[in-house]
This record gives sequence, structure tokens and C-alpha cells, in this order.
Amino acid sequence: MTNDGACGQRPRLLVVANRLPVSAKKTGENSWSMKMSPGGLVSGLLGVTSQFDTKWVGWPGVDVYNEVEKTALSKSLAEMNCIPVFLNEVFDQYYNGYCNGILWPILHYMGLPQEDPHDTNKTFETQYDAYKKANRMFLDAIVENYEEGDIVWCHDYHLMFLPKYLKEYNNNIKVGWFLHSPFPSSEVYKTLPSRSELLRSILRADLLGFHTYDFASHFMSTCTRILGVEATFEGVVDQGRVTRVAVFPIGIDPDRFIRTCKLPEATQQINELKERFAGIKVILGVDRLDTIKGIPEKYLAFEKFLEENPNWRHKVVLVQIAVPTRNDVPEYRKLKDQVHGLVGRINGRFGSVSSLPIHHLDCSVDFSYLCALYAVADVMLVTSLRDGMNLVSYEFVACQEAKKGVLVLSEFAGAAQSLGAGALLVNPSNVTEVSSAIKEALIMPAEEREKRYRVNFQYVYIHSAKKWGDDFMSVLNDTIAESEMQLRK
Ligand code: ADQ
Repeated sequence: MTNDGACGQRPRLLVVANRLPVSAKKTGENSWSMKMSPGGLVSGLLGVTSQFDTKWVGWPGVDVYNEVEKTALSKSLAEMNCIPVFLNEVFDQYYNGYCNGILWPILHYMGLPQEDPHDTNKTFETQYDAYKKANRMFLDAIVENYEEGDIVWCHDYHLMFLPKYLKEYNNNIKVGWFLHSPFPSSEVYKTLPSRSELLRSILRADLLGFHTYDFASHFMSTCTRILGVEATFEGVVDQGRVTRVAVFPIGIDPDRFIRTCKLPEATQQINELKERFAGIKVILGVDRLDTIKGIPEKYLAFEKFLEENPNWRHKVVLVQIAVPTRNDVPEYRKLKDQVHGLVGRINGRFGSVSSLPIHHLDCSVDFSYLCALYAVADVMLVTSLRDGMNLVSYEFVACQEAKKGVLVLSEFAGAAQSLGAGALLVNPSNVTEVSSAIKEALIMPAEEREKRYRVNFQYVYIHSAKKWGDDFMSVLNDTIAESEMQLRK
């Protein structure tokens, strides 16, 4: 595909995701401050959007009911090419309820949660209705801004109804849909009450993308088992329509990380961190505080490592940045308490007045400091129980030019299929295995670290976010061109 439109203009792309890349916060009457939202989806897409005249469509991070305020906020967001979807009263049941309470655990193999029999306001059915309503609100925002020829790229499990709604509105709209999470085996997916309707809705897209071959294969066998349709990489054939399915492993913008590590601010932060941890090895974890990220498992493995290797006590720290997310979902609040309990126990058992083995921070860090942490770490510890890709592991590799540290990576992260050759792969639920991998990483000879780093760096550099976006757009364009040719025949 060329990125030039007919009159030399860049083609228009509407990127639709649950959340806009910026979150708004009210600072006064009709005035708002904006902050970048952390998260893998935003990080991945930032590398892509420069080739297109891109508009983002998504929730702005706040409820706004007053029409004057809505207009004021929409105007500020428009300057950043963002179109808000005010989900307001629908948000709780759609986002906390159906998306994160039901779909997220199913997609990550955690099973269907039990319905609360006492809360008749929050049944699966009411949450599902809110989900559909929210998807319609996204449609309305798109329709208001749609121009003939626009490409609409829908992201993630929040928007499984959108392809169907878009095609019902205008069958000629070019629609792509990408899943950032895993797609599970059909045995897990089929427990979902609305399983067929959701599959049929996403099958209205022209192209469906997944991070790994396994996820795409699970999706296709699920279509066959649940809908009884023919599904191969040539396409899924449902009700006379063919939907293309393909694999697009996401990446990062590696140059942004490499550049930032060399800037004066990060250089100073790197020096301060080196001084702070002089003579001590640093193991790093950077995760959203999410049930899928395996943070308790990480702490249990580190505890075992300290238990079994007394000579390493006071010579190694685990710095864990765990930005809280989804605070309104009860499981996430429980997780925070559980993790804090473990940190207290391990620091109590193995710490001293002058040294604590775990530095756990409930916060988001700014980009320069994040790069500095990646750059000084000796070991990166990723223990996701399931993860679509895990961009943190890519970011670590991009920042390790000087140190050439070791990546210990869960085999259940999509990244294990791309960085597996250079990383130490582990089963995060096996504390003994993770504890041994920590030790292996800490004592690995420089020559082997260098070799592993080179393999991973090359992969991260080539498979960038830009490549991911270019590949998706190129296949989407080919798919649409092919189906237009079929129609003309
Ligand atoms: P996430 O689950 O958010 O993404 P991940 O891919 O690791 O997971 O991306 C996290 C992003 O947030 C990274 O860019 C990281 O730098 C940033 N981040 C995390 N904690 C932070 C903190 N404390 N401070 C600042 N920044 C922080 C989802 C899926 C993943 C998939 C991505 C992209 O769950 O599996 O890889 O989308 O598709």
C-alpha cells in the first residue's frame, strides 16, 4: 500500500479503542488537563499513527454530563486529534462489568466468574446490554466524524460488536479489528454465555489480527466448533462472507527508548540509580497491577530465591513498579492487598534497617525514569500468567545496550514466541523454576548475556510498532481490494 492518498494527502485512519491515548482531568470551569494514559495498546499505536491522518476515538477517562462541558472538552481533545465517547452511566457495567469482569478473565484462561445472585442490577445480562450500548456509542461517535474512504481500525475485546454495527451502518466501510489479549482455547471460550453472537459480530470485519499464531489458531478452531463454519488462514467463511485472519506481533518504537536513554535527564537518573544500588544487582519488574501479570507469583519466587541463597541476601533488590489499574473491579483491590502483604512479609523476613529486598511502588513513572530503570537493571523479571504480548520485555531489551542484562520471561506471554531465543523462559506458577532462573540470570557470564541480548535486540529493532501497523494496514488494503475484485467478477 502507498501511504499517499489520491491527492497526495495521507489517508485517514480512525483508531478506535476503549480509551483515548490521553486522559482528561477537570482543573476548573470548562478547563481540563491532559495526561498520557499508560498501557501497551497506546505504546504500540504511537509508533504507527504518523503515516496516516489519524483520529483517535475513545473514552476520555472522565464522566461529563453537562453539554457545555462536553463541548469544551471535545474542543480541547480535537486539538490532539482525539474524539471523545462519553460513556457516563454505561461505563461501570460496560467496562468494570462486562469487559474486565467477564471477557478479560475468559480471554486470559481465568474462567467465567460467578454471577452475584444478590446483585440483580449487575447480572451477566445487564452487563452485556451495557456492553452493546457502549459499542453503539462508539459507533455514533464514528458516524459523526466518518468521511468516505476512511479506514476504521477497532482495537481489543472492548469493541467486539463494533465491526457488525459499522457494517450495518455502511457495508463499504473498511474495518480492521485487532485483539491485544490472548484468544483462549475453544474449551475456555465456549463457557461465555454470549459466545456465538460475539464471534459473529467480529467476523463482520474485513481483517482480524492476533499477536501470535496460537491465538489465531484458537480463534479459528473456536469459530469451527461453536459456529460450525469453515475457518483457515485463507479466511473464515460465515453466512456467505469471508473474513481474513492473520498474525501481527506488535512491537515498540525502539529508537524512542534508545534516544531517551542518552538524553541528559535519563543519564542523570541512570547515574543516580547506579550510585543508589552500587554493589547490588537490580532485578526489575514493570507491570500494571493486574491479575494476569503474576506479581504474587513473582514475589513468591523471589522469596524462595532469598530463602535458598543466603549469600545473595543484601546483594540483590527487586524493584517492582506496579501501576494500579481497574480499581473499581473487586479482584484488583484484593490483588493490591495480597501483593502488599507479600512485600511486608518478605521485607520483614530478609530485610535489615539499611536494606530492603523488595522496593514496591504503586505508581506510574515518567518515561525518562522508566528508561533509566530499564537501563540499570541486571535482570528483567516478567511472570505473566497469560499476556497477549508484553511490551515491557521489548522495552527492557531496547534500553540494555550498555548493560546487556538478562530477560526472564514467562512462557505464557506472547513475547515468549518472539524473544524466547534470547530470554530465559519460565513457567511463572513454578516458584522453584523461577527462583532457579533468577539465579542463572544473576550469574550468567558476560559472553552469554551479550549473545542473548544481540538476538533479542535484533528482533525488537526489526519488529517495531511501525512495522506492525504497516503490515496490518497493508493486509487490510489487500483484503479489501480482493473482495472488491470478487464483487466485480
Ligand atoms: P498491557 O497489559 O498494558 O497491554 P504491556 O504490553 O506490557 O501490557 O504494556 C504495558 C505498557 O505500559 C508498557 O508500554 C509500559 O512501559 C507501560 N507501563 C506499565 N507500567 C508502567 C508504569 N508503572 N509506569 C509507566 N509506564 C508503565 C495490553 C496487553 C499486552 C499487549 C499490549 C499491546 O495486555 O499483552 O502486549 O496490550 O498489545
